[in-house]
Amino acid sequence: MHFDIFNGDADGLCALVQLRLAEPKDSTLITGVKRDLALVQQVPLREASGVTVLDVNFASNRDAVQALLAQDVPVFYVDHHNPGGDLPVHPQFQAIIETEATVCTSLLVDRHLGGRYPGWAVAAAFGDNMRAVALARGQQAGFSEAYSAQLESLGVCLNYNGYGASVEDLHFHPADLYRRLVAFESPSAFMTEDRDTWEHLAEGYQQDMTRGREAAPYYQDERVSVICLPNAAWARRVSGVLGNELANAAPGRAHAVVTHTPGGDLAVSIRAPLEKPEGADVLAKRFPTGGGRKGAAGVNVLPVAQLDAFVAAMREVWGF
Ligand SMILES: [Mn+2]
Repeated sequence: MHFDIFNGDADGLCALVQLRLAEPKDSTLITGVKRDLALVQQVPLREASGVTVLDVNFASNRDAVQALLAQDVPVFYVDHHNPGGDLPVHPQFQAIIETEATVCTSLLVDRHLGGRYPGWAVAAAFGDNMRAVALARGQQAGFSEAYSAQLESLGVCLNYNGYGASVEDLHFHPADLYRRLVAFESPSAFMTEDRDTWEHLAEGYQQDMTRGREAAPYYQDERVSVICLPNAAWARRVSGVLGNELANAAPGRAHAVVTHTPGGDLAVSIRAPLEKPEGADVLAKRFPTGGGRKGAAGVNVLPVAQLDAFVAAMREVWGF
């Protein structure tokens, strides 16, 4: 059995949609909420004939990949997060891992497939908040401004659907959403022909964002802004996309959206200033459960007592 493993956000979804449109395969899907990264370990070793891994960082899956390779199971790995060390050298291991702030997994898959499904790649790039890159790829593909704007809405909403403490928080389980998306060659066909799914996502997004925009900052200066959200499913869903919207509205400022968790701690979503998208991973790694990319990172579990230390660390990284 082939296993398709993907991050449950826009980038992971759209990467697999492109690959399986190009090469349909009967596969078992392994995915989860966006923060769920150690996914490869869920593959039952004896059942795997091949594994595709998309948009989850290699560092969280290194041991599980090594175990597959030791059984001579072919692994195809595409990602844009810091792999945290050298990659395996093994005849069954094929990897496209690049960490520049201008690539996401779906753009790497787009390139790998010779640009066959640019709509899905552009939607994903918008979802990962790589707006300039998404617009440029859309222009290159000949998309109208109106279509690019639609792809932006779709990418933002697909990305939004990945945020939650568990899949119960989400409007759609990412595996279910993937099956609905892969039925269509292009995002425009999905949005016009599966209106129920698309409207459910778009309306959920609007409702949650309206509540999120009303939250007052916990801390704010010219360089740094921190928003706190309550322990509620809507807050867990909206935290990441709210961070992206705040980042787009104030590109010179770094942003953190801090959400109270059911366990009594905080979950933190970090966005580096868009004008210079660096440092988010460095800040996150100062905390034991932190990780991510240069432009966007997070801390999974931050004790409430460490919130002020987090704000101070944020000011150290980006303050004057
Ligand atoms: Mn991604």
